[in-house]
Amino acid sequence: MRHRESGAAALMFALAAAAPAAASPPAGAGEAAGPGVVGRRAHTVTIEDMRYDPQTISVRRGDRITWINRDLVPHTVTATDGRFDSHLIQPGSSWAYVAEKAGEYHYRCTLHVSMKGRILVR
Ligand SMILES: [Cu+2]
Repeated sequence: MRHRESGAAALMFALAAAAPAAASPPAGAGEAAGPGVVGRRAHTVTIEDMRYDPQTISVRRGDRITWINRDLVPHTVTATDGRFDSHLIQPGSSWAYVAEKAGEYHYRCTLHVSMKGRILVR
């Protein structure tokens, strides 16, 4: 015996082992992270008719929240504790924020006192 078959089997095994692992999916919009991985989801808050919709949004640490202004006037997304501030978001424009720390955050529009929103980060 020259061990041809076992040699071929070893080669097959080596090729299989060298095959690339399944590529991990890109962190796309709205895509869930793997189990045990915190965050990296994308959320959207629409600003329309002088309101944030949804008014309260629940996210995980590391998630990205994008506010889209669909009104005809500018608005802001300004944390009451000063943690973040979009400054003016012009009509048709958007602004994004990545929530890094767990907690409850209130925000408002500095131009329109009636506009209030809340982010729950867990
Ligand atoms: Cu406003």
